[in-house]
Amino acid sequence: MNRSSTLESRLAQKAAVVEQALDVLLPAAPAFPAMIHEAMRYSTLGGGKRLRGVLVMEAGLVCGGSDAFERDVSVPSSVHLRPESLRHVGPLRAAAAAVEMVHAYSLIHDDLPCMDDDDVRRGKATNHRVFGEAMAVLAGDALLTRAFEVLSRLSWAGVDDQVAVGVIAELATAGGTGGLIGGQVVDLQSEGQAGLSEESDAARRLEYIHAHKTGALFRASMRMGARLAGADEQALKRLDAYARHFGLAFQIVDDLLDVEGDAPTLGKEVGSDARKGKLTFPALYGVDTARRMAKTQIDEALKALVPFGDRAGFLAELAEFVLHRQS
Ligand code: GRG
Repeated sequence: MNRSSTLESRLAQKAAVVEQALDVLLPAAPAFPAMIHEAMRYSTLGGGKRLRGVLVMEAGLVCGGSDAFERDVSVPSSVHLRPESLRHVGPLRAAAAAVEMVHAYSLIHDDLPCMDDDDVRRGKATNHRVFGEAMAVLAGDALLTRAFEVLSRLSWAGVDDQVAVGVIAELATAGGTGGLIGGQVVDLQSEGQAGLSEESDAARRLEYIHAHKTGALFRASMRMGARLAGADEQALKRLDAYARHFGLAFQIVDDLLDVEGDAPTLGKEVGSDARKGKLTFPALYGVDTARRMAKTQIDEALKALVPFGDRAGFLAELAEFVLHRQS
């Protein structure tokens, strides 16, 4: 087994733990009104790399957290969260699940006809193609709400209220107009503008879009895990820097995959950025320069990990993985 396949199998194991937590913390599918619960579970379970959830847990581990990656989450899910669900899942896995719920909501809404109008996501039909537009909007809304419901119950998993409020603030900040939504707005406004604006203006916009649309949730993930493990300000700052560079590299590679990737491996269409006239790194700088830029970002991410030594080994490997990922 080569180095990247072992990394991929370890990532898959960690992703499976996040998946189990999601399964417990999402409302049960048959519970009334069933269709919304099915729509929420359809787009959240059974797909995705779970990078954000894994980052929450790894940040917690690096900062001395201890409850990550235990198995045997066997409490049944329910419409209303129960104390035993949070207790069994534990703080890091609950926060990991909450971040993945917000991520899933953003993907469902991003795929809607009024936004990117995509038919395929994670290798299957998009939420609105299966459940209809109204239900897809509601499923996204419900996932966002559930994420904060989970975090508001962190005290059931033994988390101090003040720490829980800090964790909630991280996710709320990343999800708002100073984060995901701000990035999405500027992205939508930039469609069809790739060749029209001044290069310096385009470069500024591109940086803004990706720092907000992609980077904000990666940063929040690391900061939430670190806060739950009681990290000090210096550790928070270093992990934040890792996430910032990791997020930018992730997005540059995402743009490159839309040019050079393989649709079945990616689980979504390719070439859609160019068709929509989107502002992307390869469109602005060319493929070779974009690839070099991604490598520079990963080098910076690795530098931020140096003070953590061997404890950050998995995060370092994950950064390298992002550079070479095919999906
Ligand atoms: C709130 C509607 C709304 C949008 C916010 C985050 C976002 C903006 C839109 C989501 C769509 C998108 C293309 C975001 C850029 C980040 C990105 C490349 C997401 C895909 O992340 P992966 O590859 O997905 O980690 P998986 O499926 O592996 O979880």
